[in-house]
Amino acid sequence: MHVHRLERIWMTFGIVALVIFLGVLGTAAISEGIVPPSHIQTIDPTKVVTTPPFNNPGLRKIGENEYEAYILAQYPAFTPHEISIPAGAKVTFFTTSSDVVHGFFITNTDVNLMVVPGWVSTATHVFRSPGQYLLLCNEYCGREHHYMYGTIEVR
Ligand SMILES: [Cu+2]
Repeated sequence: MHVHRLERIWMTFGIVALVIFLGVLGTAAISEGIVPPSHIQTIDPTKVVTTPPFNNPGLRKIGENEYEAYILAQYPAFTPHEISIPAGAKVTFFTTSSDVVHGFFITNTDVNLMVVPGWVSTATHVFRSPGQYLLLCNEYCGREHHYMYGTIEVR
């Protein structure tokens, strides 16, 4: 197969540029110690189901209309699947995965986390308006990814 000389030069330039960009990205990620956003702690992903507080996931009331929600992302479901809170509640979500990377997105809020095994991701949101909020996994995690959702009932 004949490849024109100019085309060969451009292909070589493209491949070299790609290798340089990936090299810079990889070096920066390793040297800067880049970690998932919003993490506050690490956890052994092989022992998540026996490590407190994820051995007993759920909602905890910590103050006047203030809650902490420990939610385990485990293919293909969130545990607990449903939480119910009063309107105006301030909820801090703590989530981690025991298997693969998941997403943690609550519709109509600014809560959008990447759930990476080995890390606990957190976000806080005040649910001012009553209604049903959908919790979705927005990182493709496997064949049954589309079943991975939960609901947050604000009454
Ligand atoms: Cu998923």
